[in-house]
Amino acid sequence: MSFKLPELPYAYDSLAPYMSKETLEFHHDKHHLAYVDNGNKAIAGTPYENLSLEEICKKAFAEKNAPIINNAGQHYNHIHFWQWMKKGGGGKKLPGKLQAMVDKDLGGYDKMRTDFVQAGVTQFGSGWAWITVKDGKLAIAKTPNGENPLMHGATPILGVDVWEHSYYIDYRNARPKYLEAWFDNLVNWEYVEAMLGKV
Ligand code: MN3
Repeated sequence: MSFKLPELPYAYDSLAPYMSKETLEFHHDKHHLAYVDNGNKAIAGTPYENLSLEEICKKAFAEKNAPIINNAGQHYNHIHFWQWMKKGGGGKKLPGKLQAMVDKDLGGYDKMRTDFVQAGVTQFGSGWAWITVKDGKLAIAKTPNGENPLMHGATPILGVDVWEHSYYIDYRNARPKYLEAWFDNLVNWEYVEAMLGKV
């Protein structure tokens, strides 16, 4: 399949003050678009063209194809990243199935929040922090650059972008502050629950 830039599911100014219109304009219109364009160039005329985006991510990682790992990986990551946020998101009230698994596998909401933020803070350089499903259990993970959990035998249900382009305009170098504000005010828990339901 060829890649196509999805529209944001909300207005550019709707996540302020936690993520500004300017950040979303650059992040969606420039950065995500570049992954789409470069990804399409990288898969053109190759067997990758006939695969789903998820299959492309896994195959590229298995074959150590760096341009496709990075661009297809980032396309997948950003498609979901936009959906993992909403105006008036965050909060401790999680949908039922998700809440039960967070309690069982991640030690409850507070420990999940602490460990997720810590994964993002300690990802050296660019990358992502995740909540994944692996072998039927939730886990906290982090990956560098454009990689994602699909490439490591897991399925992501929540991910946060810790590339500087995601926070530098609004938070400068304060990555921990960005991660805490993001988790507390933007996470779309219904979308997380929906992804959990598809695993
Ligand atoms: Mn990004």
